[in-house]
Order: sequence, then C-alpha cells, then structure tokens
Amino acid sequence: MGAEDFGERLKAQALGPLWTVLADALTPTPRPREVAHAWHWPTVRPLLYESLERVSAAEAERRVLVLQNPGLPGPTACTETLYAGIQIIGPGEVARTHRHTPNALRFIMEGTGAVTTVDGERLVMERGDLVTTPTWTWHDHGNGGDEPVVWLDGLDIPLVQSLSAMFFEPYPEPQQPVTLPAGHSRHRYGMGLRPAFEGFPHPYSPLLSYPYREARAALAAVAAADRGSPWDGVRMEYTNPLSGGSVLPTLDAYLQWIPPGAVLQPVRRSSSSVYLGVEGHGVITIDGTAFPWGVNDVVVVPSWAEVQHQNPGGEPAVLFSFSNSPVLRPFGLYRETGA
Ligand code: 1HN
Repeated sequence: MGAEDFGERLKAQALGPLWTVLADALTPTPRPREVAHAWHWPTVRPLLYESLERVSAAEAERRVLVLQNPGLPGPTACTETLYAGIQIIGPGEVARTHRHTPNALRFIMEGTGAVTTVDGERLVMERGDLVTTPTWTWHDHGNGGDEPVVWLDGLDIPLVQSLSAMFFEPYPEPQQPVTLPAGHSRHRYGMGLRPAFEGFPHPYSPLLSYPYREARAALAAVAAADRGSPWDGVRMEYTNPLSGGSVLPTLDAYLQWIPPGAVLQPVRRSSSSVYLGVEGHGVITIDGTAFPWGVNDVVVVPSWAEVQHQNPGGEPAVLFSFSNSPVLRPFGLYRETGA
C-alpha cells in the first residue's frame, strides 16, 4: 500500500502527518492573511451618511460600516485579531445598552453632542476624544445634539472569537441608568491620585475617557522638546494609570506627532495596527507601497509589515492608532526591529 493510501487511512482516524505541513506552520517570520489597506474618508463618508437613511439605530443595534480587510474572509476582521469600524449615530438616536467580552475603544471623528454611558458613568464624546468600553461593561450611546456623530470603533473581536470566549448580553432597557456623578473615573484616577481606601479589581484602565484637549496639548508640548523615536517620532501611549500599561487588556492606543517634513525610519512589529488620521496629512509606506492619508482616513498595518511614516506637508501630522501588542508581550511573542 502506497503513501496515498496511508494518508487516507490516517485521515479516516482523524490523524495527519506533521511532516507534510511543518514548513507551512513554522514560517521564519509571520505570514498574516490580512493585507495593508487604506479607507479614505471622502469615499467612506457619503456611504456612512447613506447608511443613516437606510437603517435605524434601533434596527441596527449599532450602525457601523465595518472596515473589512480584503485579505480576510470574516465579515468582522480588519486583521487576524483586530476589528475596526466606523459608527454613526444620528440626532436623537440611542444605541441600546449591551455588554460583551470583547474590549472596545472609540476615537471620535466628527460631530458633537453624543454621550456614552459605561457601567453607570456618563461620558461626553468630543472630536479626538478616546473613550473605552472595557470587557463586560454595560454600554450605550446617545446623541442629544443636532448633528450626526461619527467615531472609529476598535475591538478585539477576531481574537475573542478565535479563543471561543465570546459572551454577549442585552440590557433589559434601551438605556442604563446613570448612577455615578459626572467625572467619577477622572476624579478618582485621572489626577495623579488614586483612592487609597479601595482597590480596582479589573484588568483594564479605570479611566474611561481621554479627552483630546489634554492629549493633544501633552503631545504638542513633548514634540516641542523632543524628537521621539527614529521610527515613530513623538508617539505617546494612552495608559492605565494604575499599572502604566495599556488602556485595555488586549488593546493599546497611541497618539503620534510627525513633524513637518519628517521622513522616519522603517520598522517591523509582530503586532498588527490600525491608524486613523487626526490632523494634517502624511504617508504610511507599508512593505514598499505608499498609502497617503488625510484626516479621518484609516490605514491597517499587518503583522511584521515594514512601516515607514512621512509627513511631506508643512503642518504637523497627528495620527491615532491601536494595536494588539498587549496580547503578545506577556507571552514573549512581541518583536520589533530597530529597538
Ligand atoms: C459594539 O458593541 C459597538 O458598542 C460597536 O458601539 C461596534 C462591533 C461588534 C460588536 C460589538 C458599540 C461593535 C460592537
């Protein structure tokens, strides 16, 4: 009996020969299926506003255009581990309360007047603010203003799915009650102080909002005094004030300043990332392909792709980004070149 027959007999017993597949499994460097891609705001914006007419927030649960990576089969995958989408909420609308095991962060792109409530704390959302809804926190959004509000959602959905750790629960009412005073988490954890009379038992940052006014001022001040790293320029990480670590257990987030005329050095990382243009414009070159970006454009960077930032303009360029590096680091799986 030949090798073919042996293969068939193994297969019939739910067995397989490792020696025929080992080279595909043990690749010298990562071979992600996600590809580099850019979504440009002038293209996305009219489609997003069209979705406002086509589906109500109540029907949709969340009215989002998912940034679907062209290299990945799943409907909710921007990279093998990261989800990204652009959400729009119209005036007077409510995105009803629910909770789930995936962690979420939001970066506000345009519009004012929206609020989100996270485990009883109401948080206002202004352009450039970072707001988090950590794992298993009740969250709902509302728009009490008179214009649509748009934000980038970043979640760890494909990671949670791959671990078969998805749980989801709707709240019995559309909106949860606001039970905490305004500024609750900020007063407790955002002032360089923490309550000495109680602990915080969760694996995520107790700060749920990082206002752009403050983050931008810090970024500009640091950039005025420092060139930052050769490959990132002045990149500041949003941190958990209790640990100094990432803002969410599975997602980190950054605000980055690239000075006018800068051509930074290339770098590879074993994390995958999603970038959002916040101010000015620039170019991200990924494995030799230039992706020019402007305000509210989104660019996805695959694992181990060579990334190079440039700012050919005369104004500073500001980028927001998030990545899955917190999942890699504790297990010794995080690598970067140049460091
Ligand atoms: C979700 O809960 C939100 O709360 C946004 O705004 C996007 C994508 C998939 C699953 C849950 C939100 C989401 C999501």
